[in-house]
Amino acid sequence: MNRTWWKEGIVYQIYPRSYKDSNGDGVGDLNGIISQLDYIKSLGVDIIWLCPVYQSPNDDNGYDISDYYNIMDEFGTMDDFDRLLSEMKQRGLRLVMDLVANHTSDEHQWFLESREKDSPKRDYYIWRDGVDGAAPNNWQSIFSGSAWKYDEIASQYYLHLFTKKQPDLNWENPAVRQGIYDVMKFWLDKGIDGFRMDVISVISKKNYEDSPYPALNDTISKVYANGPKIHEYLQEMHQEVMSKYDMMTVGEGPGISLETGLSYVDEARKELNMVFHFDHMFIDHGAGGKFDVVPYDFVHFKQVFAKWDELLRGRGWGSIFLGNHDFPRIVSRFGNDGDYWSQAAKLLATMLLSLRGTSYIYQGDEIGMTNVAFDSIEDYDDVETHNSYQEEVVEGGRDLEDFMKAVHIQARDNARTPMHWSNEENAGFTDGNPWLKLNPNYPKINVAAQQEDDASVLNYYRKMVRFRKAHLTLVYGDFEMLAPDHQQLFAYRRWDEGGEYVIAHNFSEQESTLALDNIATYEKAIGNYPDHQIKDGQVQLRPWESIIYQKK
Ligand code: TEU
Ligand code: CA
Repeated sequence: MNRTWWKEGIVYQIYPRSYKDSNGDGVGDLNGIISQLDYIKSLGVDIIWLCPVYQSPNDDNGYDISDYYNIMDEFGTMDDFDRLLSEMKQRGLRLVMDLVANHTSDEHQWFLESREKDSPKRDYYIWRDGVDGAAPNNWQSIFSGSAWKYDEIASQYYLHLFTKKQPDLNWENPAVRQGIYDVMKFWLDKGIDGFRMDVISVISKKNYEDSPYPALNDTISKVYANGPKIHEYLQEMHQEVMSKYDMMTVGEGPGISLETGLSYVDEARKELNMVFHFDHMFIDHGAGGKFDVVPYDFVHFKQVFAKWDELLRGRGWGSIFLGNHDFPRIVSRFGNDGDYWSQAAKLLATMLLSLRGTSYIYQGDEIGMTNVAFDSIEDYDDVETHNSYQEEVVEGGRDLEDFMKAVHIQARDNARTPMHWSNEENAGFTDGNPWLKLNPNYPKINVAAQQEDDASVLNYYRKMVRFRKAHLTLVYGDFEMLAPDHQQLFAYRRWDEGGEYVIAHNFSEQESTLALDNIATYEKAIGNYPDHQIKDGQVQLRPWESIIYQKK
């Protein structure tokens, strides 16, 4: 594949609300991010993906935008933004912003006007009459309840696949599409380097017939996602916007699967550069959704990565991530946050940075931040958690303790507790009252403590980032899974004309072994244990050991 900056660039994702507060109001902000740019640079990453910073009433923490052309008051001003961008450029860092184009806030000017029957903006959203005094169809919101809300002023129902305060835009309307392209150009002309596109898979609606599927996840992937005009819209967007800039795009979306993935990222199609699929993110969701936690199969987990690599090989580009602001902390979810916390966090770093595709690191994972378990539902902020609580516990009668157990495992706030900078009060995140409680383990897990410790998770991330950048075979080289049926080991070979590597991760507390042909022709390059063991021609992996062998 031809080389580009966004293929070999390593992305660091920032959730601004929780990164660093500069003015003591308890909310992270742009000046806070500016103050940490040297830290970010020290990780060796190249690109920052900034979650939404636009004007928003924060029903869904910035994913409900009321003005695409202004910065959220809590985060700062446009001057602060411009300064952030120029400070980043000075450090050779690129900026990718979040584009939320499936919906706006119900406080966006377009929506306010759209509610008036005769307004020229009426058709900017999806308005329908009710059926027999009820919603137009049986569609469920991804954040609980009906996906339709009756509006008194409009005298009709509007569609909201997410919260009631996130009405879906009508992409059938060319003026809406142009409106979004204008937004994109405004930010690109300021000098940003691309977009992560929120739920781009659902912008084209099928028909508005009832969903036949009882499980919401099936309705999402089979009814909401990959609508009939999705590719027409993305190709138009490419022509109008992407083709005119040196930029990167990564489309996020439920329902993007092995069957549909290539239709978004096949280079010949001129749509998106990459997608975030959820095949490994929904792996422990039962029929009742994310708070219906089911055990997952490790072999299946490995297959997700192997199959996506095979699908994209030579045709499109992948994105390698294990978590983000919507999912639990990676070390708690896929690793071990107990006795082997440090080893597991480093193992996941090795995995993220040794697969083919662009690597995405979510803030705090570079120090091994873990899930949190607040006692009370009141301590949670996220609208998704609260809506599920209302639906499942208050209305549905689910046992509260049982629900809270699931919340501790799955809540999005696990990833949203403020960043741990030091062991000072509130982890050095704020001098004020934090908008969300901190994880009480911050005195143990924080940046300051790990800075100087050569064996820390943080310094391992730095080493591993450097290693990937120095060995581009890990970025572009071919991939083959080894021992595919192994129940503890995820092992693979990466190779191209530049070199050959064998990589093995032991996802367990048991010792595991990997048989390696011609073992003498390999040498250890990097790993999360200071030494390594070979016995009887087999690689011995201790609990949560991760190792990269290089062909001599
Ligand atoms: O998330 C898309 C999405 O489908 C989420 O509902 C995801 O499945 C869920 O969070 C898992 O529990 C994007 C954003 O990343 C998310 O923060 C927003 O809330 C959502 O879109 C609506 O804009
Ligand atoms: Ca602040």
